[in-house]
Amino acid sequence: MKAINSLKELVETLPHCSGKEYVEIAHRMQIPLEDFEPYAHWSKETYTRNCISRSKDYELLLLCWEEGMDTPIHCHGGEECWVYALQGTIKEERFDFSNDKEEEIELVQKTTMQEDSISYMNDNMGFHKLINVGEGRAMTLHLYMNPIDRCRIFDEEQAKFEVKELEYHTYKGEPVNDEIALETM
Ligand code: CSS
Ligand code: FE2
Repeated sequence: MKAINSLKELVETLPHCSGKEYVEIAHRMQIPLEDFEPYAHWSKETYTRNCISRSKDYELLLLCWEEGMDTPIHCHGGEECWVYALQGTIKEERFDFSNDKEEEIELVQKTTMQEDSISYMNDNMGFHKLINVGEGRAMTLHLYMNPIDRCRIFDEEQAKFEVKELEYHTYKGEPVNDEIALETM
């Protein structure tokens, strides 16, 4: 299996691939962390969503997490989602509905992703939440097919579902909104 040795090579490979090939591609990745540096931005407020590449078929995002940051419980807008743990330790909690009733959302699985592990998710598998449980910052690489511009989230405090618009903090390395302070590596 030929290795993918750079982020450039990954970005050039993706347009020619189908969803079935993404797991194989993830296993072929031997990309130095430095390749992600131009895209890596952190915020003190939230995990950041940094778009590396996007087409009508997919989006490749780098998510950057300060210690302890998490996502809300969310679905994936009907699309497929692959997550690759690049740096740090990420816990994934999966949720499903008892008796197919939304008011009975419950935690069904916990997995800890160490560096280089891969997880897959789609809406048939329920909702999930990711948490940076390691010491210090973490980075995860996300491939969505097709791009996900909004999803449903479950607000744990209010115990209700909402629609969340998903925005980028940076696009191809450039900040999207000047008002949010971002830090680099
Ligand atoms: N879906 C979340 C990250 S966990 S897969 C997001 O894109 O913000
Ligand atoms: Fe997700």
